[in-house]
Amino acid sequence: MSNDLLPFTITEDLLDTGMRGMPVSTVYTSEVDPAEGLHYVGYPIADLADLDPEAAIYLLFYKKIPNKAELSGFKRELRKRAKVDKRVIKLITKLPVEGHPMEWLIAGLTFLGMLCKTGDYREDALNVVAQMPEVVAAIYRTRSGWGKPIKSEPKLGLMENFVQMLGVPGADAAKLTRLMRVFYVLHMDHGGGNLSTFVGKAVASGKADTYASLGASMAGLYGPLHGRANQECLAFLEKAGTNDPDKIEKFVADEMAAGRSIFGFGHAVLRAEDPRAGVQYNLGAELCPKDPLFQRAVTMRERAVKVLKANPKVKNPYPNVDAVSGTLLRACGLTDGEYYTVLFGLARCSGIAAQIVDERLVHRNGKGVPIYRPSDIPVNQPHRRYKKRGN
Ligand code: AMX
Repeated sequence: MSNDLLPFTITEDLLDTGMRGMPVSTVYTSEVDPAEGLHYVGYPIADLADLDPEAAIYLLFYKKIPNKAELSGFKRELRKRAKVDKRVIKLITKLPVEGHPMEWLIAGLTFLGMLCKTGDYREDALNVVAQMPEVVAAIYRTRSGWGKPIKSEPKLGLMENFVQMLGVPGADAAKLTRLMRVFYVLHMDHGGGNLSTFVGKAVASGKADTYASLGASMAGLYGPLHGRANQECLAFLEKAGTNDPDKIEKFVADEMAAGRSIFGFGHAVLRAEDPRAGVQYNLGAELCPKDPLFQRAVTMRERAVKVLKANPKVKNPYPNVDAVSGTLLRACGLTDGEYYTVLFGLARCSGIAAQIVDERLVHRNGKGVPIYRPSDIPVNQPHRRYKKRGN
């Protein structure tokens, strides 16, 4: 750990800033380096993009890339844990279509918790990772009106089975599987201070179970400034309405001038292009190079950066993870942007679950991190007495 970060003094101007940049914990799973981007246990994310999702999960839980024997043992273990209680799926099929898919996901996690929790953080973390693909596929199919949930076949592999259970009408399953394997690995973890991860660990610090903690973390992910940005990015690209580079540049400049966000660009921590965006631009060139919306996103990569660079207040003018993910999902058959945050959540729950296990069972020599309790400073609350008045 770098000692120049600690100890630090909280000055008044640091209050009410959402704890921006304040170190509050240690984390063993991942790191976001402002210049080099995301690393899992020290490995740059771009090096891991083609890893088996199961191997990436193993890395976050056990802090090592598994060898062949370890990976096949771990896949076997996930397969054994994959069976979702039928009552959970039945409850999901009764949810109101008016709810956002993220509200369905939070409900799904709550149903899993009500009916399947063991109360053991490690057991529940691995169970939820193994079972979420079936839960998310049931949400997708039911809410989209695609038909009844499809039987799970865990032996196919985590993402292969997920795509099989989605049964997306008209989609090329091989392409979608290739995309979902990479999408899953890229979205699993992002340090410990991002909103959803922080919230999940805070709730677990009160000894709430893994499912309740993940439900709370997914409520955090639901916000448009956090996980729901991927849905907004697709709408932003559609709104641009043109693939002409000069017109795209003008559109971005006009949006900026109107005080609106340029979705898919900028970052609170990163100060360079997010390597996860780079991986996805390359994947798009492989999977859907001729897709007009993907081509528009590629033009944005050059022209939006040009406009944002010209604005001195923007600290990072470069593409973030959401700049292009929606165009890839759309080109591979998942056309409804409302579900993109659920796909993000499916992956992110594995990183949050791994961090919850660390904070509950590993930190402080196994004692765990105590209940979260930051303090605050009362303002405009002079102590005074209340005297009962007669009528
Ligand atoms: N579009 C418009 N304005 C932007 C901008 C963008 N892409 N990026 C930064 N700015 C503005 C900020 O709003 C801020 O303006 P202000 O001083 O008037 O309030 C100023 O530039 C400085 O901001 P910053 O320090 O560079 O960024 P930040 O940490 O305040 O915000 C973020 C980061 C991601 C919210 C911002 O870049 C943004 O709104 N981007 C567009 C939305 C988006 O793509 N979100 C996805 C992020 C990735 C994720 O978490 N999923």
